[in-house]
Amino acid sequence: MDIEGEKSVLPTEEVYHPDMNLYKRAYDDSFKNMEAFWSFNAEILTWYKKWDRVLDDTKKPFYRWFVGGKLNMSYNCVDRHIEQHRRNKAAYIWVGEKGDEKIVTYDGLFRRINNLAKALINLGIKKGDRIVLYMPMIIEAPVAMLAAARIGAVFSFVFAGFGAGALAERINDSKAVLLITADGSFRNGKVVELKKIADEALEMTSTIRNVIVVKHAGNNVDMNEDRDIWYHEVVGDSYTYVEPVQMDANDPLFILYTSGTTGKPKGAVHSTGGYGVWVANTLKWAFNPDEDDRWWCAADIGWITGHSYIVFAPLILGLTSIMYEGSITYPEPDRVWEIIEKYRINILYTSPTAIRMLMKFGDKYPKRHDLSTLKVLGTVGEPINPSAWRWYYETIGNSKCPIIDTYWQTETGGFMIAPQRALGLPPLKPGSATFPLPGVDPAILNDRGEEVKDNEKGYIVFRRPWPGMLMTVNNDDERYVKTYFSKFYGYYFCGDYAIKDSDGYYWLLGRADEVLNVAGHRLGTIEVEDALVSTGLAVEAAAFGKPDPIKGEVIVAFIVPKQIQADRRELISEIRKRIRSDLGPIYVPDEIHIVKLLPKTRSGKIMRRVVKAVALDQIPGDLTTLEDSSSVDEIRSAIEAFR
Ligand code: 6R9
Repeated sequence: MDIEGEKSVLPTEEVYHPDMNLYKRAYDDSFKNMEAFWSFNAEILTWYKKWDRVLDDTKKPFYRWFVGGKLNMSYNCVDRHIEQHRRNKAAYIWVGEKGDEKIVTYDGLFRRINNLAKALINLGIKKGDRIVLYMPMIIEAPVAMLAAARIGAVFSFVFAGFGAGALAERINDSKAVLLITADGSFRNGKVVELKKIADEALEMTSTIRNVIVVKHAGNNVDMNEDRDIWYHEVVGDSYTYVEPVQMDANDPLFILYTSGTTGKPKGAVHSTGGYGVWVANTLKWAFNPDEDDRWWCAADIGWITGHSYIVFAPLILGLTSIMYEGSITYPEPDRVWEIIEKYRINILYTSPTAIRMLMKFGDKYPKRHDLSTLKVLGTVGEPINPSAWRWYYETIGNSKCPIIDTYWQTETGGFMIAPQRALGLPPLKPGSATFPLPGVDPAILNDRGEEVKDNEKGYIVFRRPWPGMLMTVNNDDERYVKTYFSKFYGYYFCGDYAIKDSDGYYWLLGRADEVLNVAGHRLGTIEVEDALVSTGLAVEAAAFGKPDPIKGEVIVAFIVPKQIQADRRELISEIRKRIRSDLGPIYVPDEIHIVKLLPKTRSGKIMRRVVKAVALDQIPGDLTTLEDSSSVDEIRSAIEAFR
């Protein structure tokens, strides 16, 4: 199969291992000798006590991996490296937006984690307590994640681009007792005042006892004497050792909220053992990094990509990671290339949106820099269009670096479908994530749950459990079962469309539900609509994703205003402002249109499908259930006025 008429890229010998026997053997083994396969691969971690059973599937779909095993993730990420030969190795090369840098060795990370762990204990944090991290891309972020893991507290990271409403919702759902944040972060040369946003959020919550604040951007903050403490004061600079708590393999490590098809984000709960085994092995299989490689996962630490592939997997493997705070186009569009040259990066892992954005600035920016240290390139977050793939491959990778297109989700913990460099790379086809990882059993189904033929589009599901899968939805087992295992009974439903071609390659084709993918960020349509209505300025709203050449999708919204107002522009800008502060800038619609009414069914449901089709000049399909057909004309004239 080829999309956009692209031919598959035929591999050159030194990069590819056309012999896929290793992959085929590992893949078959992962099912035929499941117990032995995972027992062997779980040794990637150091365990206090080995598991009694690899998989307990007696309470499907609540699968439990490595049952009876005991381990600590902070020990696995740091202690064991300093006990061996990596004590003085850089764990992180941190680069700030202004170009300032900080190198933190494994030993330095170890000390920081221990000191914070001690401070957490002093604040009364115990095993099982929940703590929320609302932090920028600073070293204290992985330190906080691992300090929590060290004492058995469950952290929930909230991306620092979220607004106060989104933060409050996550604090409330997780019932967190402690918040760690920073005064501010740098973005495009400006300071984002995180502590101020956190203060606003805390007015909508009641569970937080203390707030630890990292002094980073130096902006002024209000410190509430009874509640807020400076990070540097609470941590001090003397060194203390904190014994890692022996956690059960199925004790939760973290909760990460993600958008679904309903209004409320779901808290995906990840395990300690299964998740750890999964992220470390998947990074090894897909990218096969060498001990001395410099790995740059250019995601934000607040998303799953950052959790799994900036923090846990690279640290478990003892790699050196680059961590960059700031915009990839600031101060100049060659920022990424400059960093690659300066730090001699070997592997870059980023999103198609970032690639398209950088491609738009032209070849002159990458051409200014020596990118010859690169040997592998990766992408994640959305389908990559073949033209962006080609540019990445040819211009950035100089036609010698394989593109590792990794398909996965917050809920899957780590990669599910991706070329696997360690097991023998297949010839790559631009736009295809190629083949499933060991232990991943995909199928493509039609609406009736039957497998479709090769080259036919359907819903992608996973028929068997894998170690990195979420354990449940926080506080909502029922929602876990309903969201993931009910559409096709017993199978994990991803929510994406896909095709398998006649060579067995998988092509991921985007969401099959009302989840938006804006610049690789996963957002719920209903979250956007709820936010529009809760501004108090709209009585009803319909939102959808419109295809965009750079961001993949942008948000378009239609609203019915509360009051007919003379100045529409003013109304729209006020709505934008309120959404920015409630949910965060990524939720602000690109277009907001005002209409008198929205297309609805007779039972009063907004027909989003119709809004979208009409607005995009497509055929709206079946309109028999439409209550008032003038609503369609409303959409059409709003769009015409906009053009
Ligand atoms: C890791 C991450 C998950 C959704 C997923 C799909 C899309 C991710 C992709 C991809 C095509 C890829 N997605 N990687 N689509 N090719 N390589 O992004 O997690 O934020 O939970 O988003 O992203 O639609 O369902 P998350």
